[in-house]
Amino acid sequence: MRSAITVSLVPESKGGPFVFSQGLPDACEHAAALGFDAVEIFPPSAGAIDVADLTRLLERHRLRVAAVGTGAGWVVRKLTLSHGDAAVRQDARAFVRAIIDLAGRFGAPAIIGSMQGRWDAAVSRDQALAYLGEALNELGDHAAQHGVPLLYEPLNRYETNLVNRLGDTAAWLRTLRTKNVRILADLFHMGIEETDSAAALRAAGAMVGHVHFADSNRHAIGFGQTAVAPIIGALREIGYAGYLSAEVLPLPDAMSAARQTIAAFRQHAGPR
Ligand code: LER
Ligand code: MN
Repeated sequence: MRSAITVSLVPESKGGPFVFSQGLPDACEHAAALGFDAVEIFPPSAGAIDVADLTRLLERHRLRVAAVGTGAGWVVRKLTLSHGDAAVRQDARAFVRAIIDLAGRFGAPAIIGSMQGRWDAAVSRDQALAYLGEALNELGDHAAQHGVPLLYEPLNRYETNLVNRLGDTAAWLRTLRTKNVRILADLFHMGIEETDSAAALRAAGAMVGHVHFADSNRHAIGFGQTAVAPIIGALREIGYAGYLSAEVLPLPDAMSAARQTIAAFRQHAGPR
């Protein structure tokens, strides 16, 4: 498994679960100094990233891009892939497609988290899932052109009412035409929704494409009450070789969260 840490470039996401927020040069310098393998980037849009600048930064610090989030489409522009308005859904798809193309240039997948949306009085659950499924079919196949999967993240009940658990997500994804969508397993959401996170990961098996490495309180792993060893054991059992990416609150401060994360990563997931 490989280690990654989040950096948000979106001022509106202040207070959210992102460790670094002082720009890519700052994040890359700290991530590399602490020994992380990669950064996970939360940009305001695809166009906000200068590909040449980021390429140089990554080379200088020997870092990779673990994944790129699309949630700013929701946070900043209130777009979702399951919205009742066809024009909003179209804008949401275009926003995600551009991030897939950006991430693809770095060999990284894009993440569909809050861009999934939710059902409500205007859009039934079945209709919302149908809209979302159509979008994942198109965007999953689009990601395949870059040789990367598209990541779909089940969120906890306070953030979406569509699908909240890994098992339900896997069953729903299997009904889609695209075979290029993998599950992002966020240990924070799972702590709220799953009965047994290790068992859920074992059951999802090869569908698991990325992991958000967060404790029960969304602090760095080790700062909450999640039992990490059985979770890492399950990931080893299913042959998971992807990232454990710290999408956690920068508490008590960003550097302490980063140091705790890499220490926990080495303790639990390092080579043995
Ligand atoms: C995104 O990865 C996520 O986990 C959501 O809770 C949005 O912050
Ligand atoms: Mn997450």
